[in-house]
Amino acid sequence: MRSIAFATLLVLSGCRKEAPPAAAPPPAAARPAAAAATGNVIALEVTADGFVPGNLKVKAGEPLTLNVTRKTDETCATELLIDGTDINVPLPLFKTVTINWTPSAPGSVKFGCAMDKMIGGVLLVE
Ligand SMILES: [Cu+2]
Repeated sequence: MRSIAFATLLVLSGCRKEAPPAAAPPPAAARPAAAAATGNVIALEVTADGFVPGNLKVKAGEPLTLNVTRKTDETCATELLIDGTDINVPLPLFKTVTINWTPSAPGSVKFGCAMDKMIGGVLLVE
């Protein structure tokens, strides 16, 4: 478990433009699971911690609107992709971008940066 966490840290470091300082907060994957954001309209920020919030609870068959604002130039998360879709939207710095998507079936759908969503989160479709 410890070695897995360490490997994850190394991989996430590779996703950054600069190595994080020793005192950097843990990567998103190592943080305790925060309460998932819920709703049809969800505001998402891209910060040094990644996509915040990282867990989004949405409903299958209901149109979802993500309002995404990138607030850091520190990571490679300069676009947002959603697994299993054509969605690949550039995220200009400090501009809110609206992404519309209707999940069709329940399940977990990863979203995140173009580097295989290494920085990203999960859409929990119910
Ligand atoms: Cu990346």
